[in-house]
Amino acid sequence: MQNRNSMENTEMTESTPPLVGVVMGSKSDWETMQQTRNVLDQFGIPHECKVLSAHRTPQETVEFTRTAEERGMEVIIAAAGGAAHLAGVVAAHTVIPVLGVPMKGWALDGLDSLLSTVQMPRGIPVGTLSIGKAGAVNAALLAIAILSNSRPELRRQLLDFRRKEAERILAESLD
Ligand code: RP5
Repeated sequence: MQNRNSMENTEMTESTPPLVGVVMGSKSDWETMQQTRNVLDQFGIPHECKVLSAHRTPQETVEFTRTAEERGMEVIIAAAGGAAHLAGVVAAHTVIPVLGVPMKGWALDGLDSLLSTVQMPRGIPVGTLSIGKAGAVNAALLAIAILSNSRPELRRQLLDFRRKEAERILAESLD
């Protein structure tokens, strides 16, 4: 699952390799993680989405992560549910920022995923977002904020997004 084409941003051309890698432990996570893809698309960020499991495809997960930086990725978003160790394993094999999205559901309705993702011992950080779809959206927005540190046009897009969100809230009527 790749998107390298929906780019409005002149700083990123069609030949740009994926800047953001989005991995998830199972295809069952995709319904949630489409929210991440949608936001990245909205901002024209080249990205690559892939199912990779820390326990079912450990070698491939390490291979993907070890080569991410040389393939141009600047942020990896990792989503998993249950004993959600994917983001931690990915973070162990790269120094580029890793954002974890805990999936909702399973035995503890996402609390298991949240704690598994967020409670990294010191030294190997995973920036953990909220459970489920809100976390999936925010992971994309945080990745965009990281990328926008060195991309003024993207920063402008992000500020524009925030301004529109504010306008939408201020236009709400309770009648
Ligand atoms: C995790 O186990 C996945 O991230 C998924 O959230 C969960 C269940 O996976 P499936 O049994 O639906 O494949 O590894």
